Amino acid sequence: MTKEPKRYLITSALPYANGPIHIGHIAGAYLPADIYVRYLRLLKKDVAFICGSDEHGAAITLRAKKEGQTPRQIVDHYHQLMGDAFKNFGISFDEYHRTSSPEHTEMSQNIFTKLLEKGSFEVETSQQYYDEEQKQFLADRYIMGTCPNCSNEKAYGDQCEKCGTALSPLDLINPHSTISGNKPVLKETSHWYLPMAHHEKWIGQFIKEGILDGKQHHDPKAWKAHVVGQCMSWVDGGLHSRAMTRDLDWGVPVPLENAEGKVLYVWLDAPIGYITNTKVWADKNGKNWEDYWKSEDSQLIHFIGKDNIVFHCIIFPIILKEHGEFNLPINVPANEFMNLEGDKISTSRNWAVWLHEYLQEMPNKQDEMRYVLCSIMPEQKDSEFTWTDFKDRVNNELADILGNFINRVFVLTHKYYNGVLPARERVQDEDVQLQKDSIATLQKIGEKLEQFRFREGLMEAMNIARLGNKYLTETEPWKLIKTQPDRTATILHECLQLVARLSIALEPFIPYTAEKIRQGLNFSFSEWNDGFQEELLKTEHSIGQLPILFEKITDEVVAFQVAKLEASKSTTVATNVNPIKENIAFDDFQKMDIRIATILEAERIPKTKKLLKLKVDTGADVRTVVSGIAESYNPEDAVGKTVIMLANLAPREIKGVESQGMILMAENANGELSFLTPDRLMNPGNEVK
Ligand code: B3M
Ligand code: ZN
Repeated sequence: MTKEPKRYLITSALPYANGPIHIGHIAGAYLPADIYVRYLRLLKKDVAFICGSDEHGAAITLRAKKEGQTPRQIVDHYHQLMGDAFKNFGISFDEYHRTSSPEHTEMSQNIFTKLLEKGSFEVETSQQYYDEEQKQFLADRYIMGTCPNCSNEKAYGDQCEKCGTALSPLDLINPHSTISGNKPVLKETSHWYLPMAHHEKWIGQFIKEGILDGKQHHDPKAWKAHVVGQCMSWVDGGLHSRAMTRDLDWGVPVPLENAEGKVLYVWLDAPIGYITNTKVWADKNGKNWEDYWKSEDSQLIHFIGKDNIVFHCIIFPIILKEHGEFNLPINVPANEFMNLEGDKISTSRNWAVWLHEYLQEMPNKQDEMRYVLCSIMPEQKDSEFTWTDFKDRVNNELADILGNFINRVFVLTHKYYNGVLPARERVQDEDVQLQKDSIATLQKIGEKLEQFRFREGLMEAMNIARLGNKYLTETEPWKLIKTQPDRTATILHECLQLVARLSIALEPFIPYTAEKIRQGLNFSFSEWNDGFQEELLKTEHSIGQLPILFEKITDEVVAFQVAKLEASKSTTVATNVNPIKENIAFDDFQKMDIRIATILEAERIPKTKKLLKLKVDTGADVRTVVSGIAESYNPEDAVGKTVIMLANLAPREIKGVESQGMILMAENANGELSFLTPDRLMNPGNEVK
C-alpha cells in the first residue's frame, strides 16, 4: 500500500448521455480528476485517465420517450456533445468511449457470466410493478410516488432526490407509472440479485480500516470523512440484496437463454464501462489493459460526485472482488455538490450553466472557468457558484494578481533590456528568499494535490504570483534603474525565474494560460521537477511578447448570464402548459380577421384594475377596444405600439364601453402579458395569416 505504484488508473464518473454536462458535474468529478492526472503526467507517471458516456438505463429511455426519439438517437447526440465539450474544456481523458458499444456488451456480459458461474448471484422471483397499458415492467425510474421518508411527491422508484434516501419501487406511496400516468399493477418476474448482506463484513472493514483480505490495502484516513461516513451508514444499516438485472428493452442483454427482455442493471454495466474503456484505449495504444486493472502495482482512483458514492465504494467493489481478478479503488475522493445562484443545479429544471454553452458564449475562456470552479470546488462541503463571484475572481485574482505580475515583468524586461534576460549582478537576501519561498510553494502544491486538496493547491500556485507582486512592490526596480542598475537587473532576473516557475505550477489547473506564458517566455520544460531548479531561464535568454492572458469580465456579461438563468425559470414553469386544443377547420381559421393595428390612445377605465380603453387604427378605421392589460402596461407605454388584433370579433360591452375587437396578447407563467409586435415594419391593416 505504501509503496510507490507503477501505474495509475484514474476514472471520472461516466455521465449519463441524457443531457449535456453542466458546471456542477465539472466541479464534482471532471476538473479534480483532470488536475490530478495532469500533475501525475508531469511527474512522468504511467497513467490512464478513463471516462465515457453512460448510455443505458431508464434515464435514457425516459428522455427518448419525452423527446419522441429512439434511445440510440439520444445517446448519439449527447455522447458527441459531451465528448466535444470535455475536449474543448481541456479535460484530458485518454479515452472517452461509450457503454452502448459492442466492446462494452462483450466486457459486461463476460463479467456477468463469470459471476454467474461463481454463484455470486441469487435468482429471486418477485412482484414488480407493471404498466398494463404499455405492456411493460416499470424500471425504478418509471415509477413515481410519494417518498415514505420526506413526503416528496416526486420521488422515483430508486431514489428520492429531495432527501437522498435510496428507495425501492414498493416503498413509494401512491405509485404511478411515469409513462402512462396509470397506477401500475404487480406482476411476477425473476431477476439475478447480488446478495450484499454476504459482503457486509469485509466491505465494512475495507471502508473503515482499509483492510482487504487481511492486508492493509489503503490508509483509511486518506479517504474523505464524508465518503467513509456515507458508506458506513449504509453498511451499518444493513446491506440488502439488489437486483442486477432489469426488464427493459435498452441495455446489455442478459447473456442467457430464456432471459429475453432482460438487461443488466445500469449500475452494474456502467462501472464496468471503466474497464471496457480502459481496454479500448489500451488496444489502440499498444498497452495491456490488465496491467492497469489487475496488477498489484497499479492504483485505481475514482473521481465522482457524492450521489454516486455507494455504487463506487460498496456495490462495484463487491462485483470486482467477487470476480476475483480486479483491483479495488485505493481512494474515491468524491466531491459534494455545487449549487448555482442560490439554488440546487437541476437538469430537469434547466437551472444550470451548460458547459457547451459557456464555451460558445465565452470562447477561449476555459481557464477562467477552470480557475473559478477549482477555487470553489465542493471538496468537503457543498459550495455555490454565482456569476458575480465568477467576475470577481477573474478580475481580482486572475487579472489583478496573476496577469498583472506577469505583465509587469514582461513590460520591464522589454523596456530596460530589450527582452533579454539580464544577469544577476548583486544578489541580496530578499532575492534568495524569493526563490526559496517560491520553490517551497511549488513543493506544497504537489503535496496538496496528492491529498486531493485542489482548492488549496491552486491557492498555493497563486501565492507564487503574490510573492512576485510583493517583491516587485518592495524592491521597486523601476526606481533603481538609474541609480543601481545592477539591482534592477537582478530583480528582473529573479522575477523571470518566478514567471517560468509559475508556468509549471499552473499547468495542472489552467493549462491554456500556462502554455501562453511559456510561449511568451520562449520557454519549455519537461516535468514538474524542473520547477525546483533555480535557473529555469538562463541569462541572455530572449523572451517574446506576452499574449493577453485575461480580459476583465464586465457587468454586462454577469447580467446576461443571470438573466439567462432567470429566463430558464419561467420557461420551466411554462412546462405546465395547457394541452393543445381540439383541431379546427382551415375555414374556421380563415373566418378570423387578424391584422396589424396601432394603438393611438389609451386610458384606464375607472374602478377597474385590469382594463384599458384603447383607440386603435386598424388601417380601415379607428375604433375602440377594451383590453385587460392594465397590470402589464401603463397607458403611456401602450400608446404607439404596433400590435396584432382580431378585428371581426363581435362587439361586446365591457364596463359600459363597447369593445370593437380584441388585441392579441401572449401570457407567460407569471401572468404577465406581452403585445405581439411584428419584427419588421408593418402598417395598420396588414393581414396576419
Ligand atoms: N451515470 C450517474 C451520474 O451521471 C452515473 C454515473 C455512472 S459512473 C459508473 O451521475
Ligand atoms: Zn424523500
